Amino acid sequence: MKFFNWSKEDSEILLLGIPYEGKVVFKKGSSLAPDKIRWASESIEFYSPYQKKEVKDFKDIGNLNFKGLKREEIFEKIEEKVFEILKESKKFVLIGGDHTITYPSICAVHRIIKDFILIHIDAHLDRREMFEEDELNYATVIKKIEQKIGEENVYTFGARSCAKEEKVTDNVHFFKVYENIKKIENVLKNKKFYVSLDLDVLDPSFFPAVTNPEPGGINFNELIDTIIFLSNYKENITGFDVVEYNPMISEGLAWSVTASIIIREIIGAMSNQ
Ligand SMILES: [Mn+2]
Repeated sequence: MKFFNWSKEDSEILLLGIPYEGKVVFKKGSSLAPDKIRWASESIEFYSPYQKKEVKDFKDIGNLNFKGLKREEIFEKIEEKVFEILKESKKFVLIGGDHTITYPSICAVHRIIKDFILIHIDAHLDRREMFEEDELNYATVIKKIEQKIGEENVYTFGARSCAKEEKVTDNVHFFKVYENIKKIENVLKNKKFYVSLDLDVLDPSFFPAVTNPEPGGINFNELIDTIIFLSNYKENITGFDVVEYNPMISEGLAWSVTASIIIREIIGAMSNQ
């Protein structure tokens, strides 16, 4: 099944599912997100009332298949696929999966573009050194990325939970997303950037379908405003990932539809059509 049952073969924007989740402390399920989002897309419109256009400029290239692979092999597969997409001068929207998938994806971008920043939208800092005796998982992934691309190149928005050991740099913005992201307009204007959206940035009172819900989050409209704001700099967006939607936590249709609409708005924001 394809997103919207649609695929524009010559589109510059590729939609790719990454059905990976590592060891999860609470509840598994985020690896089911790509297919659940495609399923829910059947019940939404192409037309975005927020961007006042139909969103049809994308090619859905399916999911990566990780059957029988070890974690290192899975990460290599993600990195190689993203690298291949960038080498063809295309852009990508990845649907995770847990947040760990951002690491191999960033590694691929880093091989091609040396100077870029990460816009990390998330309730959590994900900057632990170690979690569950593992140095690479959803709680440490941003720390690993900071080590790779430099902590000055990682901007976090929407944070509202952190452990004492997690270093809060000047680029970490708590609570509000839209208001704070507007403050770095000059950076977005001048640098290539990658956006990693952890859906737990949304408040769980209206979007509970995430593995690690955290109260005090932003609402849907603030997220849409943020995506549309980023579209002002669409020529600088290299790729986008959307992670941590967990259809096993809350199976309701409303959540899969919400996640689908967010994907639609991201594609619309990246497209010139
Ligand atoms: Mn998170």
